Amino acid sequence: MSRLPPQCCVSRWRASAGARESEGPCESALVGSGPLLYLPLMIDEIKQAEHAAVARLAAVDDVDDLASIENDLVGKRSELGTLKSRLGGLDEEGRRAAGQALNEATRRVTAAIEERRAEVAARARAERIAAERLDLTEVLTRPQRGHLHLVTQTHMHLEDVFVGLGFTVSEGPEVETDWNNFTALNMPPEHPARSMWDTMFVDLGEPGSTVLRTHTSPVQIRVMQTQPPPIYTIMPGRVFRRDTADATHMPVFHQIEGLVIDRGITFGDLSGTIEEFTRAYFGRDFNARLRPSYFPFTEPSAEYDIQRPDGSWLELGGCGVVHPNVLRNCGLDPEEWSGFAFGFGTDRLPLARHGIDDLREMFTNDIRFLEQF
Ligand code: FA5
Repeated sequence: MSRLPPQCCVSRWRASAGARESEGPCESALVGSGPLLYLPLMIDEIKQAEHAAVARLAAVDDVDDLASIENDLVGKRSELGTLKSRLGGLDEEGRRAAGQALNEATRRVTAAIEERRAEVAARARAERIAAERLDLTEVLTRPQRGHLHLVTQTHMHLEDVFVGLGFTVSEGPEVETDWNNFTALNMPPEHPARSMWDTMFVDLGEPGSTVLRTHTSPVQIRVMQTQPPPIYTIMPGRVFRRDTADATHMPVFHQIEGLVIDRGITFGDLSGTIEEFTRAYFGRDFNARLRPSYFPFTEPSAEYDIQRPDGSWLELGGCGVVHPNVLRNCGLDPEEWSGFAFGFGTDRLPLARHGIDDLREMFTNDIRFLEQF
């Protein structure tokens, strides 16, 4: 290996690379012949470039940023790239050594780039997954089960009360014959009392022969025609009238009818039954009254009122002793049988019991209202 004066090498190095100061050449490190670079400085420079590249990588934590600096780290114009272009300044052996060092440094930086890319991508993915996380094990509150409507609850409550008093429960159709709804109840055609009910007629059969029942009283007729006395029954159901909705009226509403047919039944039995019912349904703190009234199918007749917390009276239903004509219309002998009947509005009953101001609240289906009961 030929030897060059140390100053020669160092000064060339400084001149060509503008590199940092060296502590003077070491003779054994001098390579090549002619105006050559100083290999150890070159190797040092490669290491520095590699460290700088790796340090820069460590500061990157975004895949896009990484892509944009990749060229700066290993591209042609990177520090390592520039060093490569200066390999020609070394002799052959030095070129091989430095070239190898440069390749290894470039390979390590490239590997570090890939590693960093994987890390950054994994972190970004983990962050995205965390942000989009859907916890399938999360315990959701179960949808609340609904419950029976207040009117249905009222019917069930009343059925309990009356079954407890020895009554059975009967039902009839909502579409009725004129005969059951009116005539058999002592209201022949043209009877003025028919106008007490704003009737909806159904376009079926003879004109005016079929109605949406205006009350549950026609079920009395059906029961008396099919069951021999004694009869103790209640008949809950839906009824229809051409009434305009207001705080105490609906065009579709509910009633519960009661019928007792036996021997020797008097108004006293009716009054006692109603008193018993009032106590069972409303409790002892409610005042009820029977007020004289008129119904074509009972004689005498009365209205049943309940006193509301504000002191006002609310009419809940009609009642009375079954009219002999009604018994006759059903094939029963009024000399042998007598009875009483009542018909309560079962939408108004809970109105009074729970202090509800407006009947319409029960049918607008606002869940916040309904779920209170
Ligand atoms: C009748 O319907 C008779 N059938 C009751 C009866 C039965 C009397 C047996 C004698 C013997 P009235 O039309 O008054 O009666 O209605 C009875 C009750 O139904 C009323 O007191 C009231 O509580 C309720 N009611 C009447 N109309 C409406 C309406 N539009 N909306 C809500 N409730 C009503």
